Parts: sequence; structure tokens; C-alpha cells
Amino acid sequence: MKRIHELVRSFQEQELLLPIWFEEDKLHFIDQKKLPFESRIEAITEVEDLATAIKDMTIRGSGAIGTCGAWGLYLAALRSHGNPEAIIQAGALLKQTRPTAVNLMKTVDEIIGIVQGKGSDLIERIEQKTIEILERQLAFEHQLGSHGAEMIDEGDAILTHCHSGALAGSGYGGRALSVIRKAHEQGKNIHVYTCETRPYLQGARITAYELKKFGIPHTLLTDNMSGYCMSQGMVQKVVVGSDRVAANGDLANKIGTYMHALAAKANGVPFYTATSSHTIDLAVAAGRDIEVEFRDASEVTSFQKRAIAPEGTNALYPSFDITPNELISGIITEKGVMQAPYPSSLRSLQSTVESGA
Ligand code: RUB
Repeated sequence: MKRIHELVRSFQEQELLLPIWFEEDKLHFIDQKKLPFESRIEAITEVEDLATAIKDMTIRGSGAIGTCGAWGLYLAALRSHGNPEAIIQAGALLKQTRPTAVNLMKTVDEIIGIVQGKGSDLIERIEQKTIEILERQLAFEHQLGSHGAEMIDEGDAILTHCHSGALAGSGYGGRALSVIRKAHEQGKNIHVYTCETRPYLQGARITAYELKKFGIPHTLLTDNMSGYCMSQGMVQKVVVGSDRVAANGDLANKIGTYMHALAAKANGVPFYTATSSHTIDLAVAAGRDIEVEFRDASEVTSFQKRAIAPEGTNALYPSFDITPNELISGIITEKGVMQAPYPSSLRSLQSTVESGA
């Protein structure tokens, strides 16, 4: 039987950029708000601190917060000596942190689904489930990366938005950057345009940081430059992540994604989302039913605590937008690239996943 510390050691031996891991009885994670200027590692022992870190975006990205569901409940199991009520409460707390990304909800539900009995046996079962989830998520990154890389041609310039990379996932390349990293590893000569992503600048701070680390040529754009670049024939593909995909293929992703999808459609540039079957939520019929997180307006009127607008300026911060399915050329998953009509392709993907085929 594999133990958590063996899993962490094996992850650390691979070329991974882990967003979160367990060591010496503490959960460790990289403070993504400080990147790339500081590589600060936080170490915590309470699930409440993990919930705060997710809420304030110290740890972020739909895949990474999905694995936080598993890590958080493993921590809760240890701290409570396997008390089912405490574990269920911890799950409820984590699920309240960020509403749009579905992976966190699914991972918490998966673990809560095995909470019966109590004591050391329960801790051990949660440890095994955590290992299963973490290994599966990492395998997805390699699989979807390989399927997505088939969509990338020699010489392509690929535009991406926000940060759908290793630190937003399980350490290889998350979703969009798994596609890009695999294409690069295959020797394809590619270039990436990374959009800065106002107001948190995940694209400028974290995507650029990872692309530099992986040695992938890239250029930073502000979000409002994508239409111009596409109209000039500078971009051959758009690849972004997604926080939730509805049953009809509409997707929720970082605010600004919809704008890039419209520009891509107008300029004949294929627009893909790289994701996993875990992010597809068949319980939600269409994008309009996805809850979009609204964050505090102060995150728009200031940057790194410095005001950028006159005091008292009203601002709005919908953190995600919805890209309708008709703008999407393909949904890249660990099982292959799903094509329109999405209601049927996503349903058959889900039955393949459920049957374990
Ligand atoms: C949103 C973000 C990405 C998604 C999708 O993050 O970075 O849009 O998470 O990418 P946040 P992925 O609001 O947490 O910064 O599918 O790889 O998670």
C-alpha cells in the first residue's frame, strides 16, 4: 500500500512544479500571489487556513483548488483523528470558498462519499483516496496534453489567457500548458502569446514564469491586444483552461476569455479549451446556469495594495465569463478532443469515464 509521503517523494522526483504537497505533518503550498518576485512557501496545519488561502487566491487555478479538496480533507482527517463530522464540516467549509470551479466540489464530494466509520481506518481510507485522486489528476495532464498537442502544428503561435498551468493543476502543465508543454517536448517550433489577465495578472506573473521555466518561447500581451494580434495573422490557435464546462459545451473561464473567443471566431482562429472530464458538469445544462464568482471591487481599483483610480470609484469584478459553445472548436480532455455537437459528445465522454473504458 502506497503512503502519502511516498507519493510526495515520487512527485518531487519528477519534473513537476507542485502547487501543494504534504511534508512533516503540514500542508505546504506556494503563495501564488507573490510569484514571480518571491517564491514563498506557506505551511499550515488547519483546514481553515487552507480555506482562507483559496479564498484570497494564495492558491488558485481550478485544478489546484480541486486537489485542495483532497488535501484539505486528508488534513481534517488527521487533525480530528478520523472524526466523520469534522471531515464533513471541513468539506462544507472548502466548498464555500470559490463557487465557479467545479473540481473542488467534485473532489470534496468524492472523499465525503467514502466517509463511513471513524478512527484510524477512516484516516487510512481517506489517505488512499487522496493518493488515487492526485495520481489520476496528474495522469490526466499527460493524457490531455498528448491529445491537445495533436491540434498544434509546427510553427504555431498559440494565445492563452490567465494561467492554466502546472501551479494551477497538479504540477506538469495543468491543462492549457500541458498541451503547450507536450507540443514543445515533441520538438514543435511554437510560440506562446500570454495575456496578462487583469486584475490579478496571472498570465503575466505565473504563465510567463512557467513558460520561462519550461524554456518555451513567449511574448506577453495586455488583454486588449488579442484582437489586433489575431487580425494580423499572428495567432494560429487559442488554448485556454476552464473552470467549468456545462453539458452543452458552454464554458466558464477567467474573465476575458469570451472576448478572445469572439476575436478568434471573427478571424478564423481555432479556439480550444484544454480540460479534463472532471471539469465537465453535466448537472449544469448551459453556461447561463454556472454561478460566476464576483470578487471585491477593491481588487480592480488597486493593484498590490496601491490605488489606481480616484478614491470612491465604483468598479466591477466578475471573476469569470461564459464562452458559448458555438465559439469553441474543440474541448481537449484526457480521453481525446470532443467536437460539436457537444451535448452528445460530452455525454458519451462521461459514460466512457464512468465505465472505466
Ligand atoms: C482561473 C484560472 C483559469 C482556470 C482554468 O483562476 O486561472 O482560468 O483555473 O484553468 P483563478 P485550469 O481565478 O483561480 O486565478 O482549467 O487549468 O484550471
